[in-house]
Amino acid sequence: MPFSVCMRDCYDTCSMVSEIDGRLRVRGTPEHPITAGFLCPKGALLPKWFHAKDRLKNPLVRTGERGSGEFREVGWEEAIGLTARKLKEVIEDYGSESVLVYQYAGDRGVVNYAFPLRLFHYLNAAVLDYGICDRAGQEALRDVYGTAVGMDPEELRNQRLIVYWGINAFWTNLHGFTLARRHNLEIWTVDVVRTETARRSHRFFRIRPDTDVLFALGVAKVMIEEGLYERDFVRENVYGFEEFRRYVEKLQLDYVSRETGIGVEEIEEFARGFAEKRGVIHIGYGLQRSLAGGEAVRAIALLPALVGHRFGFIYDMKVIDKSYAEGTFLRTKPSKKIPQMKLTEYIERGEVRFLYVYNSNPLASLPNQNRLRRALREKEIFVVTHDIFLTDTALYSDVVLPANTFFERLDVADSYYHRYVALNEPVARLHGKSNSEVTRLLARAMGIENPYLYESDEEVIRRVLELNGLSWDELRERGFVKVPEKPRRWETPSGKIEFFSQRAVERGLRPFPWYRKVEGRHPLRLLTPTHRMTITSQYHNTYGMIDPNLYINPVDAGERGIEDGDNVEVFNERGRIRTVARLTEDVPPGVVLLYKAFWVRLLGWNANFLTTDETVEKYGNGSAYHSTWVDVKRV
Ligand SMILES: Nc1nc2c(c(=O)[nH]1)N[C@H]1C(S)=C(S)[C@@H](COP(=O)(O)OP(=O)(O)OC[C@H]3O[C@@H](n4cnc5c(=O)[nH]c(N)nc54)[C@H](O)[C@@H]3O)O[C@H]1N2
Ligand SMILES: Nc1nc2c(c(=O)[nH]1)N[C@H]1C(S)=C(S)[C@@H](COP(=O)(O)OP(=O)(O)OC[C@H]3O[C@@H](n4cnc5c(=O)[nH]c(N)nc54)[C@H](O)[C@@H]3O)O[C@H]1N2
Ligand SMILES: [Mo]
Repeated sequence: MPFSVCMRDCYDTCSMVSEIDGRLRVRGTPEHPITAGFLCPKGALLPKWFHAKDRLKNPLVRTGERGSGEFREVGWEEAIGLTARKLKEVIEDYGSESVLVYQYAGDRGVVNYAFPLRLFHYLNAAVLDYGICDRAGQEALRDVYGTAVGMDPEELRNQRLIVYWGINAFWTNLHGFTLARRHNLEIWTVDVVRTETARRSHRFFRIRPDTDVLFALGVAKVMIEEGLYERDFVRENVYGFEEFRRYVEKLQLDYVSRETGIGVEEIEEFARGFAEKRGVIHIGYGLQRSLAGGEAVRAIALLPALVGHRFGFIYDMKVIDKSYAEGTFLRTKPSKKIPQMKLTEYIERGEVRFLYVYNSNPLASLPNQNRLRRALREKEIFVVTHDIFLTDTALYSDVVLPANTFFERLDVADSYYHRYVALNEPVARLHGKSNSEVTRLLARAMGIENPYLYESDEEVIRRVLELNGLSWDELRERGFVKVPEKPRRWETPSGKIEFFSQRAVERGLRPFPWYRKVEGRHPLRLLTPTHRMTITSQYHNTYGMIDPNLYINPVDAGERGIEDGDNVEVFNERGRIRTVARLTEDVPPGVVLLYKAFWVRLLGWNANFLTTDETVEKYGNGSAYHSTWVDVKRV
């Protein structure tokens, strides 16, 4: 039976065994140590996604107004021919850098993620400087450790305590959460919201948004003042510890408590328990998607080092080098990189005239949708989208190309959580073409002869494995291989764990993590975290199990005369949406919650009509979705 990999943008990257007998069947590979023979509720429904009736079957060319949904079905030759012609035209008229390829992790296969980039590198087109997801935290961890690659989660078997800090692991990293339980770890959660993860934890520390930096510094202060840290380890391996000690000495725990909403006693208990059990921290992506996110991660990252861990955090694994598949070597000019979160701005300025989108649905997932949609309607720009479905982005495109799914082709994938690379074999073919097939067709239609654009999927995979010292034969036999961890040191300027971060100082930041109170223009903070049954915008159309309600604390609801089940309008300077209010103490006063990025086509709106397109500037222009303020009224 063929091996598959769930290629979703998700920590777990599950290995599956698939079979088709009229209908597709999938199950988690039992031998895979992370997948451990079970799938999450989304993964279990993959056959529904694969067989979905609304999968795109034929290419489309726009006939009506952009966004109107008026298209005509055309053959592949016409669609590819038109795309190739337009590409050439735009390059001639405006230069190659006015072409932008916009892609993300809709499919995480090495080939189907990276291969299309070869064409755009060959053309010297503009590419993205990624910032939508976990960038601020990456920069912060680089400041402290020189890398965002933390510990192998299988090492949890030797640990006693894991803190889920700003991550709803029970929904977003179910196999990780299960692993922690299997190894009997004590589980703590630090979150603004009482999430499903918080409910299943031994301890829940409820924190006010944006104040994590203070909480972490407060914990560090207690650990240092009570002598609860690993002196020898710190003396040998930490840069700037004495200055840091003097820095946190001045911090008042009363003040930390007032700002964070966490009692002084709880801060002390955290410090003592964390030190005693030598805790490790899974630092969440959700935590860092705010203007305070970079500083928060920088502060949190210090705690595992205080108890003597070399890399005692989990954040972003990177086990193989995929640059061969991407083919940056095909460029003859350095790349123009467009900050992902500033796409709208670049379109407004006329710097993007041709947009090629694959593996992503920016018209659902990017913030400040009204502004993005306006720019697309008003500016001269040609948009091509390659997707499995007629997404919101496809709807706004000039040409739509049907994609197939990972069940229909060969690929391999690594994970951003664990250290396994897994094999994905084709099971059946239904509709559409893969990302690499389309790339080859486009290259041919443009008359390009470079052989790298015509390498087969298998050739690319074999070469990538070889370059990474991995065995194709072993992969084919077992379906997955583990990439062993090599001994490593910290890649910081001092070669140590930098409590005093020289890299941060170079970017104009303070040497130690800094707390700044952020004031919003509206009374309520809008959080838009992940939903259980979707992956960002995916599965809304196929599983249908979304929750569009606004969650609000009874205190805030009471002040506004809102009762459970009332229709409400949520609004700010960027937009307004209508939905139903649900009263709950799971969100604290001052905070409201909508789940992130559903299909606008199906719902009529999504949370991103309200979210801010500001970025965490000094941390790589990471996204700041959670730094959104709104008000709510009954309608
Ligand atoms: N089911 C499901 N799984 C997914 C996804 C999905 O959409 N659905 N998306 C995938 C993707 S793309 C990603 S990036 C990951 C994201 O995985 P997570 O990081 O788990 O995702 P979020 O739900 O965005 O954020 C986690 C938590 O951060 C909290 N938070 C927000 N602001 C703060 C703060 O200031 N302090 C603290 N301490 N907490 C805060 C939120 O309340 C939320 O509970 O999940 C992946 N897996
Ligand atoms: N409000 C709010 N918005 C958010 C977030 C938030 O926390 N709050 N989180 C942000 C985060 S963390 C992320 S990572 C982004 C993700 O945002 P996006 O990158 O837009 O991710 P998805 O919604 O998963 O869309 C992926 C698309 O790829 C398509 N696809 C899947 N497989 C293939 C394939 O093989 N080939 C092709 N061509 N297409 C394929 C899917 O059908 C889908 O339309 O969203 C961000 N948006
Ligand atoms: Mo993400």
